[in-house]
Formats: sequence, C-alpha cells, structure tokens
Amino acid sequence: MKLPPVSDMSVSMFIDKRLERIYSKVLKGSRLSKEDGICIYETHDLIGLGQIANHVRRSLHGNKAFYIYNQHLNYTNICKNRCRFCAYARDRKEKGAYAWSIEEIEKRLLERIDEPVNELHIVGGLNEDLNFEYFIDLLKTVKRIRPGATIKAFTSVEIDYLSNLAGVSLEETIQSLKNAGLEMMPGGGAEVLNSRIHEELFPRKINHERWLEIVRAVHKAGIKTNATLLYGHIETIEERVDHLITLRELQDETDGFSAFIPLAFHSGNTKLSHIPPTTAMDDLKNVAAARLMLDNFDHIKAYWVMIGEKLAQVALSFGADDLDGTIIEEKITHMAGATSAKGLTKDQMEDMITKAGFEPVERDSFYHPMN
Ligand code: V47
Ligand code: SF4
Repeated sequence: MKLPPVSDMSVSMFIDKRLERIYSKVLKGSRLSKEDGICIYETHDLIGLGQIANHVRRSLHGNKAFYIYNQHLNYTNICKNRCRFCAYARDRKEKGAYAWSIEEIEKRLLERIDEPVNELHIVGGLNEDLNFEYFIDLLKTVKRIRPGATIKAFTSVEIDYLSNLAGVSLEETIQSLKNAGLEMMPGGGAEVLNSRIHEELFPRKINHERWLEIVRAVHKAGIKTNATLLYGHIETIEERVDHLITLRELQDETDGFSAFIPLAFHSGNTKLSHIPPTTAMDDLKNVAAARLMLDNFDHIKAYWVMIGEKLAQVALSFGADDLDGTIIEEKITHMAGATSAKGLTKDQMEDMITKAGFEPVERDSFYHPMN
C-alpha cells in the first residue's frame, strides 16, 4: 500500500476532526486561538497532533536537532521562598543545606576544564547570607576561568531579589550583572503565569506581573532569555493555554525569547508528593502545544532530564528541535525523584539524536553551530 508523504498529509486524515481546523490554520500560517490550544491538550489523537507539530518543526529546522555542551552550577539550595513544588530548597540550618564559596565554584569549574563546555547554566535559591558582591564575583570568576563559554544565569526571581539586595533599580541591576559577564538568562521562575496557582503553590515568589516586568526589562537590555511552563500539578488546561498566549504576546513585543521548555513536574520529596508523575501522552502534548501555539519562538526544547532520555527522543518528532545539553550534575529535578541520568556525554547526546532519525548539531547558547 502506497502512503502519501507527510508533506502531502490530507486534512481529512485526522481521527479527531477538530485537528483539521488546526492543520488548515497551520498550513495558511494563521495564528492559533485559545480554543485551538485547548483542543490540542484535549485531543486523544496524539499521532494526528504530532504530525501537525512535526510539520512546523521540520519547516523551521528540517532534520536538525540541536544540543549544547553545558555545565550546571547550582550555587546554593538555601532559599527563603520555599515553593510547595520544590524539593531542592532548604532552610539555612536544615540538613543538606549548602552555599558554595567563590573558591568552591572555581574548584568545580577547574574539575572540568579539559572538557569543551561552552555554556554555564547558573541558578540557585534566594539565600540571605550572600551579598550582591558575591554575585558579581561569581560571574567574574566564571568568565575568568571559562572566557570562551557563555554565562546563562539567574531566573527573573533571582534578578528581582538581587535588585532589592543591591538597593538599586532593576535596570541598574541588570546592567551591573551584564558588565560582570551575564550574557543570557534561562527560563524558570514563572511556573504558570496565573494568580490562583501563585497563591497556592509559590506565594512568596514574585507574581505574574512582576515576572513579565523583569523579563521585559532584561530583553530591553539586549539579553535573551528562555521561557518555561511547569505542568502536571494543579493547573488546568485553560491555565496552560493562557500561559502560552501570555508568552506569545510578550514575544511579539520584545522578540527576546530564545527557546521554550515545558517542564514536567516531579513530586518526590515535595509538599505535593500525592501528585502522580506526568504521562507520556501529556509530556508529548506539551511539546506539541508549545510548537503550535508559540509561532514566534524559534526553538522548543525537550528537556531529557525531566521527561527521560527515551521520551525526549520521541519528542523530536512532536515539535521539539533541541535536547538542551550534556548538563553534568543536575540537582533540581533529581532531588524531586527524577530517574534520568545526571549528565550525558557528547557521544550519548549525538547517539540519542541520530537513533531518533535526526542530524545532531552541537550549538552555542545562541544557536550558532559549533562546527
Ligand atoms: O523554575 C522546580 C522547575 C525550574 C521542580 O532555560 C521543577 O535552558 C519539576 O528553568 N519538578 C528550573 N520542575 C529549571 C529551568 C530550566 C531547566 C533547563 C533548561 C532551562 C533553560 C531552564 O525547574 C524552576 C521550576 O519551574 N522545578 N522544582 C520539580 N519538583
Ligand atoms: Fe526557592 Fe526556586 Fe525552590 Fe522556589 S523553586 S523554593 S524560589 S529554589
């Protein structure tokens, strides 16, 4: 039996007929509505949805799948916010609490100095024992030891905290960090841009409006950031879609987002430990929803740490074009029970991509190919 190629996929091939409307819009280049977003999450026609998302992913990036050789540095787990979904944070006197000195950070960088790391992903808790000088020193130390690597550091939550700590405006804070070596910011911190969820899960953290205000200021200062959605806890489908639409609107305004990363909630060792893990269906729908709703984002990452290496490979055919990085020593998700590896080698990364039928492209933080 001869099947048509994917590019000739007919709109009448879908099991869920609601996907016909979405596919027609995608082919015309029309923006998807909130109703379309809800349909994407509600449908059980995962293969139909995947084909539409894959069509967009392939028109943007062909057969390429990106990854980066990076290293995570989580400088402290002491945090005054104590979000209910977080297994990583500790109080100052609690067992397992830590804060790395600048010397300790230097040691961790030097331990891997022979490896071709080209991005340092640096985030931590809100630790009242660290002063603003510590953060400037941290950035300068990383830049001195790894001058060729990009520093991608701090979420908007940390930027807000640092601005209060320094006692200067948001703009001045961003400028000081930039002068010390900050070149990009990761996603994270927004969780779900929604006041109900904020109140229930992370009331001490900055709210929706402040998160947007900070990201807007960071983009205005010429620093690109990523964006995330933490899904699989108490959020509704409508709240997920609203979150994606809010990000899409901000991207229309600033064009400062680089990639979007759906983050699958892991409940182990958290105050929400009764919540079961996300399903593969939901993980893939989140990747596809991101690819289809975020029509102004270049890149969608499948974060293998959270969804596992095997599903991340599949996600490359559901809208994702990037597997994030080699990472080395991931802490935040592993403390919440993740069973994925703590890091991958370059060979493992390339093997994963090749065996999923894609061409691996090692990139820098700004998606320039390394070779
Ligand atoms: O903001 C915290 C999430 C985020 C849990 O920008 C949890 O390239 C699941 O933002 N289960 C930090 N998630 C990680 C992050 C990130 C990761 C990889 C790449 C990039 C990037 C950004 O992790 C937090 C929060 O949303 N998180 N606890 C948990 N128990
Ligand atoms: Fe602190 Fe971040 Fe954990 Fe919230 S998610 S408790 S802000 S480290």
